[in-house]
Amino acid sequence: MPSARRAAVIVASLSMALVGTTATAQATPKAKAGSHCAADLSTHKTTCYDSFRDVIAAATGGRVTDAPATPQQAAKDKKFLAELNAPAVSPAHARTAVAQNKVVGGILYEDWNYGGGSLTLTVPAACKDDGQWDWGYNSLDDWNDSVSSLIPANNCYIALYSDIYYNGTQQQYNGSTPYVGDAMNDRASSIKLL
Ligand SMILES: [Ca+2]
Ligand SMILES: [Ca+2]
Repeated sequence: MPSARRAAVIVASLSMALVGTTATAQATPKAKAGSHCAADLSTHKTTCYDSFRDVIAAATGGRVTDAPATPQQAAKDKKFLAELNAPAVSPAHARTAVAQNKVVGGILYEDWNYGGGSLTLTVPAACKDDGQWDWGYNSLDDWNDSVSSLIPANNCYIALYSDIYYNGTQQQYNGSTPYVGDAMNDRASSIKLL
């Protein structure tokens, strides 16, 4: 085999190996059953943590470090929900939260009644009452077709869409929702906060 051709073959196998590696790396973030992650809706970056408490600490810029251990407990804990909804309680903390772009806009859950994995949505600021949508996530990626319950926070309503890029059927939720309903269960592919 001429050396140029041999080199081409080697390059080809190397790039195939690289393609394989990249595909594996891209598949990593998320939706293993029971995982707890935070999605930043301004950067569309999703980060997963060891526990729900760690997610909330990160998602609130370190303001709420004592979240209940499981998202099911958290969903029924009025003190925790109040903390989640009050980023401006302490001016010092509010400054930190704003500086780090961390306000929780809501939490999506894999199972009904706030069970299974959770995806905490962080946004740069609380939602405004202006009839416009504030933040969106045009493709839920690893969380596609899995959302079964949710909790909106910080003045946001959550709209679920059955298709990506805010297409398909749409349903809006204005408060804690232990079951999104038969029409939207395991169907959401994109979301808006408004
Ligand atoms: Ca589900
Ligand atoms: Ca869908």
